[in-house]
Amino acid sequence: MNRVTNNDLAPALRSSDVEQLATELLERLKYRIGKDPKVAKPHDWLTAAILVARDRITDKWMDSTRRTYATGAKRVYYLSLEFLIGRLMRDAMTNTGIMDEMRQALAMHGVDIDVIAELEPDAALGNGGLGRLAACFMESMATVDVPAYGYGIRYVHGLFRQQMADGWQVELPETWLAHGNPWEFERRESSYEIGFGGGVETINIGEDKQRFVWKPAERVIATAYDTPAVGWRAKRVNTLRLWAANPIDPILLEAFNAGDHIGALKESNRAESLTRVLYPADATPAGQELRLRQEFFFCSASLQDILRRHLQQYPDFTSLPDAVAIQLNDTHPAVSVAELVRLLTDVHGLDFDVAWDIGRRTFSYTNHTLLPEALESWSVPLFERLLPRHMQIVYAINAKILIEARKEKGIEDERIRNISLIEESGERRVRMGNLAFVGSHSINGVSALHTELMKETVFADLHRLYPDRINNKTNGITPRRWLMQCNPGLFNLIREAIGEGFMDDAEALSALDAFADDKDFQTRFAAIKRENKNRLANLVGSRMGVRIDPSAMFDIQIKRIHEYKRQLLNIIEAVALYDQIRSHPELDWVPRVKLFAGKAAPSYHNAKLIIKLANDVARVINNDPSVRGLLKVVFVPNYNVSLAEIMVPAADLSEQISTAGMEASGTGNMKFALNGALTIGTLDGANVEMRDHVGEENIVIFGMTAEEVSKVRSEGHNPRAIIEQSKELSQALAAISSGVFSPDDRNRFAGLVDGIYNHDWFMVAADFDAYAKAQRQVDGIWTDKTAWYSKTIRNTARMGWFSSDRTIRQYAKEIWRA
Ligand code: T68
Repeated sequence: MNRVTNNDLAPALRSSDVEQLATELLERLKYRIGKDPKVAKPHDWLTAAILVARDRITDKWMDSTRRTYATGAKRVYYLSLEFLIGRLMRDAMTNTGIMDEMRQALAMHGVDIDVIAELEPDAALGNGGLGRLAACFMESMATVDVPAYGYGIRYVHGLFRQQMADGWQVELPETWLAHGNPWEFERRESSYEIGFGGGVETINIGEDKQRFVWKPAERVIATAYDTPAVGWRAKRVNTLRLWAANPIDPILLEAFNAGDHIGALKESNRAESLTRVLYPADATPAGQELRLRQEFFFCSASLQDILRRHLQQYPDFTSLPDAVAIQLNDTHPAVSVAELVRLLTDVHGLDFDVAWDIGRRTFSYTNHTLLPEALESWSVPLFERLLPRHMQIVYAINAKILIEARKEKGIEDERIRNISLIEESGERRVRMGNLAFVGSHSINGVSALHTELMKETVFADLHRLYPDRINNKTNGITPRRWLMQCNPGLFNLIREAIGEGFMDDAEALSALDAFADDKDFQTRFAAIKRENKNRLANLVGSRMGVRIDPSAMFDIQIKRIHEYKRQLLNIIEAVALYDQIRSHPELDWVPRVKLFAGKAAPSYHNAKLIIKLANDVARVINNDPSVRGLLKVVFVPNYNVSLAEIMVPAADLSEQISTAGMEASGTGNMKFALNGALTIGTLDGANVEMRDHVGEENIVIFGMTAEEVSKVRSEGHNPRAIIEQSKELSQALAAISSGVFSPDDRNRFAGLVDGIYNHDWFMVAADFDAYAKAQRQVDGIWTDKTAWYSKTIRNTARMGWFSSDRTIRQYAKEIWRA
């Protein structure tokens, strides 16, 4: 396969550098790993290669830090409980411009870089889109030269490994740190004490004034681990700082000496359990105390670090909003709003009003979901027990906001209830979304539609109170990872056609438009797609023992398994198509492979059932000779960033079929279109803007609009009647619920189908006919290969705007003023 060549990207690094790199590899192998090249294992070579790259990056890293100090530039802090960074080696080497030389240097030692690259663990410190967005942003912030730090948690176990047992999802622990992590630097000197529980002492300091001192019952130490985030052409290297929890006393010697060997480690275990695992729930409530502890732990450590750094450069905190911007990635870090007030008042002696004002001018908050069940809230007793001082501060903020709303703005009771930081109906709860909102000067959604819906739904009353705060920042993806690195064939073809401008400005891809109808270009574009499909077919063959035909249409839906994302709609359509192929063998069916991948939250019953259904349906369809290979269904296990890097470039058709109004943005949709897939999708999230950019003739849109969904939901609808009117749908549902695909347990899917008959909350029945019709429209386009490639090339050409560089420039200009 063609490779990205970096020779002309980094003039400083030419072929003489190959020998230099080869020497450095030997040095690292010998002195850092302690291995003779004769006995070095592939893993040792991987570590050596990373260490060589890391050393080169470190020089640029220090330059960047020095430059930030020297210029007094504003620093951006991106607080996120998740960074789904995946593998780093290819990214770091391409961006530094040493990929080619490293390939040759390793080859001089008889090592194939592609082989060792596969050994690098896929750092899965996130669940899905939210975590991956944070990773793309880290790369883009370095690329567009924003001095930035990502702050998060160094989970020992990232997102679980997914295995299939008889078609059911089984979760196994993930162990990305098993062989150590050559990318990170442990920073013992950057550690902070984090408290939990205990009580608050009030000290009278005269003139009716009081000081509050939180006396936590429990303390742990947060220790920093830094990973470099390398921008394109290594113009800037920023820092991803992840916190690990350690005990204050590693062992309780008194207990140990008294013979209590297990009790002696109790404190140590308790501290370390804080950062041991990532919560595997996305858009489903995590809810437990440990989660709130994780949130507070990383917020407190990050804020202490930020304030310390600020005081190194400035005399006091009045300059904080001018020198610092803190972006809260969803509500997971929202407790920061209270923690900053506490640090500024209780620790640094500022007045409450001053601290509050500094905080609001420093924080901004990104919302990623409108799903009510995903909006975080904590029960007041739990919050108060764990963070007694923060509870007082939340009440103080609430009083300030509500008094202002009622007195100055004349807001009535009903709306006051919605604005309050405390939910009063039923069990009293602290609403983290409202806390993040009132504590920030900017609240942004992640696509145009999502932002409008935020104003109309979850934050309607807060928006009326603060009408200039909500704004939109449509998501983006980094074109380095999601084109250059994952699809070198296409990357090189584009470079040949339109030159190199698009490498620094993704919007220059638009020049490709001129080639969309060029026969020769179409042929070469098709050949690259075919090569990428061959690679995926080989993976499916070797990993799963399923043979798929690369000349068939690869129709792919990869993302978390969730009812609103409607994998179920796709599977039901597969069943309907299966019926059609068997009843009408005389028709010219377009050969298709429907591929799925994605993880379900371990506690999400229906999502796990949908995985089982996909596997059950696959088994029956793939083994039925009357299908004549025209349809295959494959569920590829253990979806992660590395698998996406293989599946995305291999897709012909991208499934973006969420119930309109429910997917905040989506970012997979962008990755597929950039890599030359046609999208079948609803008018949801960023699909709407994708249609505007690629043109409605180059995307297949179907189904209800968000407005229609909301109307039907409030007025009620009759899914049973809809199903009975659709022969295809009723037959497919009957087959599924009667056990055609689950002969060993005929009732397995009855509940899933009943849900569609009885309420159809996700509009599967309501959208089915439109979806099936759109699929046949896709078949029609596929049959006319000239039309197909003219559309898919135009998708690649017109996706430049969805680069996360554009998104970050907008954040920098409009929110951070950096
Ligand atoms: C996703 N959200 C949105 N959440 O679903 C997606 N949630 O539309 C959007 O493109 C993406 O964010 C980026 O903006 C998530 O991925 C989570 O992963 C999550 C994790 C924990 C708790 C709640």
